Amino acid sequence: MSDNKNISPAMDQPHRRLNPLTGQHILVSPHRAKRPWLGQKDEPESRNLPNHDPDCYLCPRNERIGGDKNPDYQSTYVFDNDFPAILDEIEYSEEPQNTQNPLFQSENITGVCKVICFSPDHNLTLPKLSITAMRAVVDSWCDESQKLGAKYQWVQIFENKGAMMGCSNPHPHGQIWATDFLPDEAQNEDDRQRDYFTAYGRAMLTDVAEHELGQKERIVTQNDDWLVLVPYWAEWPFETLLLPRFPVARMDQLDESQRDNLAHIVQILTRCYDALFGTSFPYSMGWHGAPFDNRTTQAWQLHAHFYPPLLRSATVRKFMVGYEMMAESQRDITPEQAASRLRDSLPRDVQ
Ligand code: H2U
Ligand code: ZN
Repeated sequence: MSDNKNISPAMDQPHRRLNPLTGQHILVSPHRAKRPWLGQKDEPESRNLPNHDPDCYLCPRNERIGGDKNPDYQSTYVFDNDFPAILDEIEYSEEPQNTQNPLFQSENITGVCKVICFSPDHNLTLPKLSITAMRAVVDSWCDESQKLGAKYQWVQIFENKGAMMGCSNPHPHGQIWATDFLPDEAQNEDDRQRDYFTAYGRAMLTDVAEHELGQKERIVTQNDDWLVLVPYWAEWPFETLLLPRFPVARMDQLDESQRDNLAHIVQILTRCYDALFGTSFPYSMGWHGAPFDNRTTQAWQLHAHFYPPLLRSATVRKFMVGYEMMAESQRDITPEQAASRLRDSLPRDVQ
């Protein structure tokens, strides 16, 4: 099979790989990729929507559920989530209960939740935005990261795309949750990147990028400042990691041309995803950068994760159930095969 070229023999047999960012393992079962599938088929997500939907709470000029009216915005638009999961400047009526009991621990937290509309056009998605509009999204991510980072330790920028990922509204939008604590994923990546820096004197993800650029088989696409790869330890079938090719710890540190090149590569990646199964490709994506505190940041490299659920077609998805819930993540198609499939789906002019 042509997909198998460049894969060492051991990679054709069941094995485990380590995710150095999280310390978790992934079980890879390449020999199983051809087993028959008789399971669920979701309806393909069709996108033939109006440019403005009078019933959409994210479209310009419309009223949101909370009663606020959206302005007649022309580019990106950021507002406070009307149903925030975390509250800012809350006055806690009491300290958490049971702080003395090691079995029932809790802590008080504060933070804010924002919604970011990527475009006033209800029918667009990131891959369909003009490059100028995509650059405006990049600027919004950078600005919000800087503004919220001045007050909060962690700024989580993310997008849930598609009903399959639990997105409640097709209007192109993402979210930002900023908190006065480090969530577990952040804490884990922080610990492991710092440990790596202490051990080797280099940033972990700089070494990953260098190795992968040399090896090439897991690279999907690259430009002067960025590269997209299927990580060696990918859990989701077509999971990708977007890495800078220069040292940078946080989004707001990106200069003009790095932002331009970021807009380009996000557009290429999301177009490639849409082309893979001929559908508006669902995913959860998000940015990780150094926490906003007073510690050094040289162990950190800014990066984005894309976690798409689809496995074999617009309707056949990967479920993280059974063994994944009870033991550890498992995949059949190898990361190398996934990267090759994604390269084949790149827009012609970048192949
Ligand atoms: P998702 O579809 O990705 O969940 O994002 C929609 C968000 O928009 C969701 O968090 C918020 C919801 O709380 N929202 C508002 O802030 N105002 C509204 O009028 C409706 C939805
Ligand atoms: Zn809309």
